[in-house]
Amino acid sequence: MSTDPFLPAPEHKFSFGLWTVGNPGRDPFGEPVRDRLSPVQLVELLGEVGAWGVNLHDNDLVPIDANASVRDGIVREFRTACVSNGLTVPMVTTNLFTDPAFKDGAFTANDQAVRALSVQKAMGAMDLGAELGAKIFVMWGGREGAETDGCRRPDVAIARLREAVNFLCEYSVANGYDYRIALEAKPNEPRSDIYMPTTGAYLGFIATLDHPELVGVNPEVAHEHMAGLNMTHSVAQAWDAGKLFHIDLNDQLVGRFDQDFRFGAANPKAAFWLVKFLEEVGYDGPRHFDAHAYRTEGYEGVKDFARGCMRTYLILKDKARRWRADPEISALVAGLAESSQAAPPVGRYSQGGAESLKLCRLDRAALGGRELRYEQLDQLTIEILCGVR
Ligand code: GLT
Ligand code: MN
Ligand code: MN
Repeated sequence: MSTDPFLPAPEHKFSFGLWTVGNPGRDPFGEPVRDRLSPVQLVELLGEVGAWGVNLHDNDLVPIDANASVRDGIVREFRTACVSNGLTVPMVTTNLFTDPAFKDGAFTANDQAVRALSVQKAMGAMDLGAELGAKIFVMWGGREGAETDGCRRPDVAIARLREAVNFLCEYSVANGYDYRIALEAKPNEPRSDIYMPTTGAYLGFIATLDHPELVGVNPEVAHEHMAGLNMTHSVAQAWDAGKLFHIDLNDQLVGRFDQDFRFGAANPKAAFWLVKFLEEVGYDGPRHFDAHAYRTEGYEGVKDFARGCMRTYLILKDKARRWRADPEISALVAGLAESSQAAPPVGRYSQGGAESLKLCRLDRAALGGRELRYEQLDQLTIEILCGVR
């Protein structure tokens, strides 16, 4: 039996998109550096590295022009490969950004025919996912944005998006698919600006839908970081709202292009707080790595990349356990929870409560003078992360 404590196991629910390990390393300045593997070969690779799940866009598996019998053959072969490699398909999504038809967006496009094609394609992706057993349907608004706001009023775009999501919720219910629909924000790229730039924006939008209970979010580390935000705070708000349906783990430096790095590669401290949060609240959905290997790599490097994502997650999970068990950290944290002066709790409003709050005498100067020791708390965190504690 292996004694390595950082090996992936099914209970960790680690998943990868076909487009992640299948990314051939093309970028705006360079041609692909890796030969494309077939979906079945990618499933074999994921089985070899110990992943639990494989996610896909409709066209990662079935070419956009495939006829029904070609499609059915591909799906059959893929399902067999998943079974023989012990992989499940937890999530599917639609590609509404690669084909030139979607150059002005999909659900928000000005042309009604493009909007119809988009909903038609999304329904097909829902059918496909249901056949593969998926229960989560991600919607990333790839090109739902603009370069010039002369193209349409942004509130019109939002209304069109609402119409499409409402329609697809009903479609999922009518067909007994029971999808949890997870909306994924991104501030920009491939459009100059995307209408739903942050997870917080989507949380506001969900409340305006016909079936808000069916819809949640899929926050991505890189996308929140591109917007200069704290991913853990965004995830916490989603969690608090009962909307953390899925998560895209990767990494990204602020102010760069869409990097989609290996989880923890750019900012391990931010990754640590995120893993600590997910583990403490008991998030039990898939941990999906939406990232890809450096362009310097071949398929050995792709396996290093995939193993690295999962290993880093498990190492950070162990660091979070050490953080909680550390006596000095525990003492600091316990001290923070204590009130420095006698004070009534705020609680729910009551007239008596308001009066006692008005009357209580608090030493404001003493509050301002209280030392919090966050320097020490953060340094101890760094020492745990650096392996000297
Ligand atoms: C694309 C994007 C991701 C989305 C995927 C789902 S596709 O790779 O960069 O963030 O999650 O459509
Ligand atoms: Mn991304
Ligand atoms: Mn993503």
